[in-house]
Amino acid sequence: MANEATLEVSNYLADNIQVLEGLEAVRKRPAMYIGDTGFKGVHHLIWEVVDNSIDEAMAGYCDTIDVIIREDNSITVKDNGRGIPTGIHTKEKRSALEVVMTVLHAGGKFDKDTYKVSGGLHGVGVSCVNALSTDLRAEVHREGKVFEQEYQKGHPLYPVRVIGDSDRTGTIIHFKPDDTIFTVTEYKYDTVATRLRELSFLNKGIKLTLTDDRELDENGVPRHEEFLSQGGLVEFVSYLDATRPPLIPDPIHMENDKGVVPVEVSMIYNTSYSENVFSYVNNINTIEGGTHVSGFRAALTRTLKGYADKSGILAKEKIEISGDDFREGLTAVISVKVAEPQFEGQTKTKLGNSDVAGAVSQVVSEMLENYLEEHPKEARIIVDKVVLAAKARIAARKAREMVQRKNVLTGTGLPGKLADCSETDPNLCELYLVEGDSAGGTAKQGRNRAFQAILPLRGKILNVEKAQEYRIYENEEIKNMFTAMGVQIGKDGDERALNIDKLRYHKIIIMTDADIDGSHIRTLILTFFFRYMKLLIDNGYVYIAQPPLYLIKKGREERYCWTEAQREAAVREMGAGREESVHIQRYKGLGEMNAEQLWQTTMNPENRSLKQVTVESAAEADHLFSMLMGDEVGPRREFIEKNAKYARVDV
Ligand code: 0RA
Repeated sequence: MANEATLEVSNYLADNIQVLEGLEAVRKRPAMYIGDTGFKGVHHLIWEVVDNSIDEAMAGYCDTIDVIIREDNSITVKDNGRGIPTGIHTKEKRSALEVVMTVLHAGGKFDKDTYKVSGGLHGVGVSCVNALSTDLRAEVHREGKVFEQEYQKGHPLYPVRVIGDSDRTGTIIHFKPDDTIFTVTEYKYDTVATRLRELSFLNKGIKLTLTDDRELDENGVPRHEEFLSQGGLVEFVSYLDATRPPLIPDPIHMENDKGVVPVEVSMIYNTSYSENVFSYVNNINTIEGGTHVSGFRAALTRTLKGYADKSGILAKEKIEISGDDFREGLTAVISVKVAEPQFEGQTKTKLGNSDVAGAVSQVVSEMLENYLEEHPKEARIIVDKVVLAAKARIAARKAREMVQRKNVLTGTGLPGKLADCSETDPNLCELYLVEGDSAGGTAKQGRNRAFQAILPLRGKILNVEKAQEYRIYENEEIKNMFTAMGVQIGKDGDERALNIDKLRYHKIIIMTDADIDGSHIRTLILTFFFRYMKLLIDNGYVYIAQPPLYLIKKGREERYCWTEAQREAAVREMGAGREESVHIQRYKGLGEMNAEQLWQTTMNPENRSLKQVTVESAAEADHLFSMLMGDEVGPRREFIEKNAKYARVDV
């Protein structure tokens, strides 16, 4: 005889079976929902949960979001919004909280007008996070009560229950990523901090905090940072350009949050030669740009050109200005909110909605024109910069043509210093960029010449952060890199696009000494790649070689060590823990190794470990490179001092 209680329980189970099938799909093919199951994917879980709180904040109900990385690499996200509804969902016949947590894409099912799901890469829903967590606990403060529900791999352990009274509102989600699904389960502080900082700029007035229980200071207080921007994109632009001398005193701010497509743009010009335009759709970084960026560019070119024509400056100069010239030394952030964004492109980070171009271009045209009228002094400075950029571009083109013509004339076009490999399939070929002629010589002897090529670079290479473009084509070492790799500038009518169709190596490995000089040279090379060959980084072709730090010897026994921990272990195992019973050699330079040692430790694919160069956040990388390699010393020193406290040996 089935009484009411058992009926309720069996209904409850029946409801769940359906739900479980939904979430099983996420566990079966996690990459389909969150991109991958490595470093990126496991961080994606945080973005997913934080996005929900950001949506609540954008609707005007929440102003503080706290993220805590726990000692065991589980995550707590806490907000002070209205709290996920807990009442019985009429159609599903169970708590709305449970539906949100266990049904795919259920996040936006209620209250469509005030609670929008952000689209695109994120917005797969907090239920995905639940499915991919061994344990998750949701706590909701609402209507004077505290509600809770716990789950394992997405399965509720019990129906939503009341556990106490509360005088506040909000949602707390605590989850532990499933280590049978994720290959990486350790969270990286800087990655989380960068994203929260970015979100604080994109959503002014919302306070985001980050606490890391894994890193305690001398008083046992966890590492903690708060991100709150009142100025929004104006502050974002100032942050990005903190170390680049500005051409005009303040960023130009343009905004229209009343239209169908809310648009916000902030921009400034600096004395550098690079263009840094970052764009966002619903808080997602659109790396490949799209219609919002096109709209911005069109309006910028049209408005500035119109102003310059009217003022008679261009007529005097008699030079042809191209779109690029209007963006030299420009740092800008574009942020739009689109109800149903269409994402295209290789990484699905290119906005396709055609109506957005017009919306952005209208705001920028109108407000930039006003700005120029009201700021004639700044307008003049900007137009003068554009004219200079055009002249520099023409000089750069000539320098480039010289280099590229010369290569054709010398037959193979390969630099004399390159020791090439015999293999010709780029997929199999590696190019080592080696600091100094002597280490270059050792590498040439040690390599496998079938597939490994060596290009020695002499001394310091040019700091491209401070050099005008045409100068880079006059630099021997840089010219050698271009020609050795088989990379050209200019593709499909875009005279500045990088053409890697004839790239000769799919692994380009930077190999420098393990000392301060070596790390400086590595940074110079990376700066060059970031500014002029980013496509190689984006394709995953750039690596950093990892030479060992120590050689421990005892009698005939030898052991190479890459970290302090390995060194300690070696001393423990080989010398019974006594340093004086073994011989420890500290490698500072590649030159201290002979060819055989260099091959065994650093170049042999069987033993070596290469670090792939990736750019997690282009905005953050730009900020870093401009700070590390730019003119101003103050911010660089401050950065080094601030980070020294948390610096770890990162090998
Ligand atoms: C649906 C409706 C309402 C709030 C939320 C969802 C909500 C979701 C999340 C996720 C994390 N934090 C959140 N805070 C709120 C509004 C229901 C109402 O009218 O009170």
